[in-house]
Amino acid sequence: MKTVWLLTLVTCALLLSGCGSSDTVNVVLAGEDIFFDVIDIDAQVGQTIEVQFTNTGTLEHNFVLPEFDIETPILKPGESTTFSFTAAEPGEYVYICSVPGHETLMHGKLIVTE
Ligand SMILES: [Cu+2]
Repeated sequence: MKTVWLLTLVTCALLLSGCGSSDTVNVVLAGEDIFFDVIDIDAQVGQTIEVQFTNTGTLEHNFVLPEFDIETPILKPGESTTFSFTAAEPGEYVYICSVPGHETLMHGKLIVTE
């Protein structure tokens, strides 16, 4: 009987930790020459989006999401940065690389739904 309780507790703990992680969207994003390898980030209102952004190209790149006041420094090849923000409002938000000449090819969209 004790074993059953223990198993129940462990199962609950696993379920809870699963629920906890759904509050966060983890995005591993690379800037290449000349594009982002992730062009669609989906999130729900209230979720925190944690982005690990790495410049895997040979040019300089950054990540700019104007509606959220996010602008990383311009990363040299091989450099990496992390940042996070909360998706407070539903909508579609375009993110770009603002290095001159890159935006046309180097953009993606954050889609926040209810
Ligand atoms: Cu770029």
